[in-house]
Amino acid sequence: MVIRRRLLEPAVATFVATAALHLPIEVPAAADAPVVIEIKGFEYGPESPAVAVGDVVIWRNLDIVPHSVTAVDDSWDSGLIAAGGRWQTVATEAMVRDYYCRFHPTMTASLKIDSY
Ligand SMILES: [Cu+2]
Repeated sequence: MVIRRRLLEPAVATFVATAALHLPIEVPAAADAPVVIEIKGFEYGPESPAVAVGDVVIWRNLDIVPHSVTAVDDSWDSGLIAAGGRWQTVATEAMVRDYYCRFHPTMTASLKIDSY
């Protein structure tokens, strides 16, 4: 009996390892993933990403100068985003889509906000 058990053990271990590989993996819903916009070379990219109401939107400033993310009507504003810094907000239906950089007004972009 002892010999037989020893022979079975590797098989059991293999079965357990194989079963673990087939466990369902929880993948977060796409809506949970933030929308990331990079500020680089005095440009916002992507320039007009699709954003759903409730999405977290993050702007990352990869330049060596500060920038801002400011609605064209000033209804929302990041304030100064330092070089290497970031700012985030949650998209709302009421958000004005077009924005610019307060420090470099030729920098413009927009959000394509879809409601649920
Ligand atoms: Cu700027």
